[in-house]
Amino acid sequence: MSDLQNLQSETLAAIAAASDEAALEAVRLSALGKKGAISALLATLGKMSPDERKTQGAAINALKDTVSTALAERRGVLKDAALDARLASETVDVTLPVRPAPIETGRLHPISQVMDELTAIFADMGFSIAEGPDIESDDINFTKLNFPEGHPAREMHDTFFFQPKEDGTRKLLRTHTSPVQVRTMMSTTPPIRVICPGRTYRCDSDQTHTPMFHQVEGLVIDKSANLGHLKWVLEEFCKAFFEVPDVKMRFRPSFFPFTEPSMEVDIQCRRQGGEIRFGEGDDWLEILGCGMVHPNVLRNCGIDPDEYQGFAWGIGIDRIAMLKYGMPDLRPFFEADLRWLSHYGFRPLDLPTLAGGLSA
Ligand code: 2NM
Repeated sequence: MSDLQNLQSETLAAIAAASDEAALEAVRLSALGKKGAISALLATLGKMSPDERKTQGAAINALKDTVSTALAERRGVLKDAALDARLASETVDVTLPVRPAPIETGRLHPISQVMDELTAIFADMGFSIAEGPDIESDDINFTKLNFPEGHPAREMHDTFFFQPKEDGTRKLLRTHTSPVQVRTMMSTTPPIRVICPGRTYRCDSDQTHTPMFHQVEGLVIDKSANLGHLKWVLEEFCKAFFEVPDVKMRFRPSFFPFTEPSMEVDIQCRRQGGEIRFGEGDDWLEILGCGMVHPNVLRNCGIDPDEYQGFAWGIGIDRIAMLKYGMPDLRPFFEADLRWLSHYGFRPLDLPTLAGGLSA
């Protein structure tokens, strides 16, 4: 076999053996590249006699064409194979069910839902919403609210205190949201209509108490705000919140340091087989505390009790959430159990409105 034939069969064998496009490119360079074997042969043509050049030139060029064609064919085969492999590894099973979007699977915690409901109800009555810090001073959490120093009511709250500072003052975790109302009274001129929802803390933990819980407190200050207004506001709130056309309420005398007179409020209900219904029956259930703001509190917050008076109330959010949505146990509220949340939670886009229904 001539040298040219040898070169051709070797090159064609290398082309056939190239297993990917990079290997094929290496073969091309070794044959047709600047320093390739066939390029070197073509360079010898210039030194040949015209006769020799005629026969050799034709043979070398034929070799070059054969190799070029083989390269192109092999490149096509490798490209197809690479595409087939990629398609096989990237298959999509279009018959699989669509995964629900996060907005469909996520759920709002019942406490968030109830806070949104309370906000919708009181905003509709013309109240603003105020928030304040969870870490408060003794002065704002207690003293301004007419809890005298050393008064047993301070102990009643099972307060979480921070270490005292050098000057003897100590911060605490607020035991109610009333400090937000103190801050509101100190910073605004009446009339005031505000509700304060938020987290509160007491060192207490059993079947019906958690160290962190949620409250919403309301406050109205005006020149003639009175108990009749308080009763109306609370009655409207209960009807709207429990989504019943009518509800009977019972006001019992009670004591809070910051109100005088003070009352606890029960609402009418019917209990049957572990279920409670509101707006019917002749059982009673305690749901909130309220009263006329004590003149000392008004004075402590820079409001003249001879010019203004007001009423206030406080409700435990966790408890009314359990009552409204039939949740028998308080503890799962704070356990972050996704199964519980997917059962009791709320769809995030179903915002509660009075017109569209609070819990629909
Ligand atoms: C309650 C019951 C009665 C109350 C009073 C005040 C303030 F700041 F105006 F004095 N805020 N909240 C209040 C009154 C809270 O919770 C059971």
